[in-house]
Amino acid sequence: MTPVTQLLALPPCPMDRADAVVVPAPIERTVSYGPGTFGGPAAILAASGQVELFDAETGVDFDHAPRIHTDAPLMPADTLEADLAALEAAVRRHRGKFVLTLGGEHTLSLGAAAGLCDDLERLTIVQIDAHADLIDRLDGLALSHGTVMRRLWERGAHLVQIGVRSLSREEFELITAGRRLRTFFAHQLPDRFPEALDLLGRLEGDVYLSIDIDGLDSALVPSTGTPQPDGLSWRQTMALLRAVTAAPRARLLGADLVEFVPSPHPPGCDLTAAKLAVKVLAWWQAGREKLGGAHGTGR
Ligand SMILES: [Mn+2]
Repeated sequence: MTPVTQLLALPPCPMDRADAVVVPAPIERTVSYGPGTFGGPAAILAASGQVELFDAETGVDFDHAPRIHTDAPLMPADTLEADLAALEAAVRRHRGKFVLTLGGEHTLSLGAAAGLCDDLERLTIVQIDAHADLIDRLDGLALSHGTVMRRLWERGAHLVQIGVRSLSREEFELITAGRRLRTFFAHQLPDRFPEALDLLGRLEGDVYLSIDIDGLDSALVPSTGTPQPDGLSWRQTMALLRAVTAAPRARLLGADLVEFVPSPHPPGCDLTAAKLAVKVLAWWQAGREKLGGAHGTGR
């Protein structure tokens, strides 16, 4: 079987005609528990060939729009810092288009977000995640999947976290202090989910969406490095995507989908991850049509 190099197995779209770009970033250097996220992008692309081009929920037909170009996978460099710099440069080249980065470990959000936005103080990051990723040092490392949002927050980014259910007391105290940080814990979601949707709908300015697949319930996607029970349902995830892509005063610059670990049994999880990647683009397109092209293009 020839490998699928373009999301949805679409015919290659020339870069200058693309509305959206997919950047496969098989970066895996810091792992706490289960390895394998290096294989995420290839498995997601392969499974995306089985996802329908028409999406009834959003009305989006990928045969027509958006036009998507999928980059060649990022080549591994010598260090994590070099990986992130290469990703930042790759993403920067696609500014003005919606950029979806496929991981790989969560640390890559540092490069992907910086590639889309020079001034992180003006950026709001919507983070769907089981973990807060706000640790100062994980296993002595400043750059790690567990510290990524701390580093972005330190550089001035605003954070909205949804689905968090595994964190240290240090992270909890940072969240409680509340500076540029809004966290909707998983245990609060039965009551606070409408509040989360309302907050996303009122976002303003530049926004970046980071989806750690472990934010979804581990019963839905056990194929991730550090799964946690009690996560988001598929329906809740769609509602969040809809809210963030339809926010009338926000400009969604890009997104990432990280920490997926492909597993041979059952391959259904690969398809779930691929469908989630496609849904990000479908909701982005639906929001763009609704808002008259305000999202991601025309900058
Ligand atoms: Mn994470």
